[in-house]
Amino acid sequence: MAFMGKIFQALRRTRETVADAFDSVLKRKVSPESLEELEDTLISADMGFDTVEAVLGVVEKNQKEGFIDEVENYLVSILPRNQNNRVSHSKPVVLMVVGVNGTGKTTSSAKLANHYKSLGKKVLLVAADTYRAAAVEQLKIWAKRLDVNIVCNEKSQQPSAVLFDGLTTAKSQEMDITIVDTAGRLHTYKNLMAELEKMYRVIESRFPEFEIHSLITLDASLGQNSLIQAREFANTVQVDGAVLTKMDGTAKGGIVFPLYKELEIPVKFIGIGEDLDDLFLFNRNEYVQGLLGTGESS
Ligand SMILES: Nc1nc2c(ncn2[C@@H]2O[C@H](COP(=O)(O)OP(=O)(O)OP(=O)(O)O)[C@@H](O)[C@H]2O)c(=O)[nH]1
Ligand SMILES: [Mg+2]
Repeated sequence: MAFMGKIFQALRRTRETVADAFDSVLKRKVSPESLEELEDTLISADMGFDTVEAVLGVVEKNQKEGFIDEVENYLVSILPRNQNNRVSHSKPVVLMVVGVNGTGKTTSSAKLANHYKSLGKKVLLVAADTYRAAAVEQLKIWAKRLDVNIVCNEKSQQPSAVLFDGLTTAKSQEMDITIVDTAGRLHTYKNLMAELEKMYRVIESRFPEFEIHSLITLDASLGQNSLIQAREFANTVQVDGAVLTKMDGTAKGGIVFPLYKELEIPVKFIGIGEDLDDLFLFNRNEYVQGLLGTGESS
């Protein structure tokens, strides 16, 4: 499957280390040394300490019969079930795309617009990153390419005001999903969080007919830092899931595990490049197979 192939490709760098480490345990038999090497590798792929310990337990327990299938089953079992693409909303959706600057909010907003448009949804983009003129320009270019409507207000310095305009338009044009690109950097972190909170309050108080969804963009290559970012955002605003971006360029693709185990944030999409098609719905089986090299596309 082409779909499988892309996820598999995106995990190439992580797999090169992870699958190699398992291979070498297989070849050399399970020993304290080989397990320690495996442990180091899995930790360096940012799988998280608890998960790594549990995996080592599975390896030890199943060393005679061959452990790779058991490891695969275990890793799949600790990730959230695959969702079927939630598209049959009775309410219109406002999808907030939040995250630290440079993690891929604007690009992901465009990719998500493309994704929902291809599912036949009426999509509106809202450029609520009012702090960088270039950010609005960037989203406008995507909107044009996508042939999707966009709401922006170059004169307003108020993200909440742009959001208000956006949702007013979404209502009158009966949009199914309104994707809001937000700012990733303000003068201070506290300001950023306060601004985001204000935006959520605007939706809740003025547009209760919309269902709020929030995705945080996390740069996979930032490893543990992404966890810290996710924790900070989740402490302030609603975070329903993550878009894990830049999976194509990193060997740290293991962050999916601690993100769910420690913060209960499921990865919903994976970004594997800079173009519109480079976004995939997360699938736990494909992901784990891509990590271990157990899938059929190797
Ligand atoms: N390789 C790769 N590059 C990506 C991916 N997602 C985004 N990028 C690139 O990362 C850079 C930053 O992406 P943006 O979408 O502008 O990030 P942002 O979060 O909107 O950044 P700010 O607006 O500054 O807060 C751009 O050069 C994107 O092309 C991805 O999945 N893979
Ligand atoms: Mg941006």
